[in-house]
Order: sequence, then structure tokens, then C-alpha cells
Amino acid sequence: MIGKIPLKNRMIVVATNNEHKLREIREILERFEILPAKEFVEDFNPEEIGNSFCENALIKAKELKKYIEYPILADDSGLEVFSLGGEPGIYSSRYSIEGTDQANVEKLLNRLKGKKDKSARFVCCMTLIVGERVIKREGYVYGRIIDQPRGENGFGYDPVFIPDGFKVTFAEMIPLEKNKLSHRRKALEKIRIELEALDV
Ligand code: ITT
Repeated sequence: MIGKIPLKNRMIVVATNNEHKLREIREILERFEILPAKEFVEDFNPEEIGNSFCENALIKAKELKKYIEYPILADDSGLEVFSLGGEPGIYSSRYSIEGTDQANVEKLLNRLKGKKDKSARFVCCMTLIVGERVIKREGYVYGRIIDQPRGENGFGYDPVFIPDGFKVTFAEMIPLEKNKLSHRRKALEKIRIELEALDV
């Protein structure tokens, strides 16, 4: 028993509004019941004022912790392009004025025009709060940005990101394939080890 809720229920509430993230987390942590924050809190939308992915993940997790006792998972993630000094980084979801996936990608492609080095990485910081414990784990996937979006799957910058060792973008992969190698997968694998260790 951890806090008031036994982890054996295998229920985890995710501090996100992003349906794509939720779907990916469900696929990766398939043995857990993954619930969205909106089932417990109306208009869950904490201000992401941290200076790093992990700071922002902790802000989201702590905000949700005010309302519920269940184990909480928060994902803060984004794209870092090396020749742009790590842009868009923690501002990935609000890179363009519009803040839509399409406008964000357009801005990125404009910023990259004329740059030779288009290498990039996706970063994910997953933060788990179980009772009094706070566990942070990061995951990365390296690749490059292409000049024209390709593919319909995924979300965010997936249509312009080709992971190292592949010829297709994340958006051209079936979800299962992306989920095998993504930054989210890598961070969640580490979280899963912690969860299994807690579940006595
Ligand atoms: P929550 O804060 O509610 O979780 P969000 O979409 O605002 O949802 P973030 O602040 O973590 O989440 O920003 C993540 C952004 O980074 C996301 O909107 C995408 O633009 C990008 N991103 C993160 N993971 C991605 C992935 O797997 N594929 C493509 N883009 C991704």
C-alpha cells in the first residue's frame, strides 16, 4: 500500500491534456490502467514556467497531486535541434504564435532553411509521484529534420523527424513502431522498472 491507494490497482493518472501522449503511454505501460487528468480535474492546465523538461513535468505532476491520491505520471517532452541551439526545446508546443502542430513545424522548417546540420533529438522527462516519492527519468531519440513533412501518424514534429538508422519519419511509422524507439518509450521503460519494484 502506497499512500492511500494500493499500486496493485495498477491505476495511474497522467497529468496531461495531450491525447496523443496518453495513447502512447497506454500502449507502452499496457499492464496499467492509465487515466487522464480531466477525469478528476476540470480544465487541468498548469502554467509551465520551469526551465527544463523535468522542472515542467514536476510542475504538472505536483499540480495534479493537489487533487488526487493516485499515482501520478507527468510527461514533458520536446524537440531539440542542435544547429538552433536546442530550439524549440521546452517551448516545443508553443513555438509558433498559433501553437498548432502545423504552424510549429512550419516555423521550424523556416528556421532551418540554409542550415547544413539538421540533426536533432526528442527528449522526454517522465515524472512519477507515488505517495511521497518523486521519480524522474529521461529518454532521448536521435535523428534529423527533413525539409518537407511526410506521413500522417503521430503528432507534433513527427512528420519532419527521421530517427537515426531509418529512412521514414515518425509520422510514416505505424504507432507500434514509433513506440518501440521513442524518447517516451525510453523514459517509460525506466519508470516501469520503478513501478514494478514498488508493486510488492
Ligand atoms: P501536456 O503539457 O498537457 O502534457 P503538451 O502537448 O503541451 O501536453 P508539452 O508541454 O510536453 O506537452 O510539449 C510537448 C510538445 O513537444 C508537443 O506538443 C510536440 O510539439 C512536441 N513533442 C513531444 N513529444 C513528441 C513526439 O513524440 N512526437 C512529436 N512531437 C513531440
